[in-house]
Amino acid sequence: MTTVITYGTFDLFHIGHVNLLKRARALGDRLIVAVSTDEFNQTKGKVTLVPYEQRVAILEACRYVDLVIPESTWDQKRLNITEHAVDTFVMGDDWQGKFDHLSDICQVVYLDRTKDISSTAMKQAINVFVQMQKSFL
Ligand code: C2G
Repeated sequence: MTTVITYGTFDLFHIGHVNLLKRARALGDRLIVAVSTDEFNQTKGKVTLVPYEQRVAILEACRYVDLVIPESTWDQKRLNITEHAVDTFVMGDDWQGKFDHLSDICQVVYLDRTKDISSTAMKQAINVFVQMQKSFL
């Protein structure tokens, strides 16, 4: 059993997330996803639109995801890797090099980000739409 793990906020679930999870899952037999809690996102300086419980439910509905766990600190990765007997740690390449220190206990893989989509860009587009709606009312 080859276990893969990845971490993220996964706000406004989009094709970039699907592409990452699909490729991560293909690296093993089981994919664990650690989802940033709302409180942890505050420390990351991220404001999420979709509450944690809903982000968990959306990921649990994804065919590529076998287990969802909370991510509440930056430092839990090493413990997660050992407690879940993780073989491969995966992140998008916007994190290139940031988790190489974990390579003593598992393989560390960075996958190309999907171009031209992000939760941030989606939020900006939603804001523009809402403003436009207001101007017509
Ligand atoms: N991602 C991607 N392509 C995109 C957008 C995101 O491949 N267009 C990947 C990111 O590289 C990341 C994962 O999808 O691997 C989740 O992205 P975010 O929800 O933005 O996660 P982030 O805020 O980077 O949190 O401890 C690690 C952090 O929790 C990562």
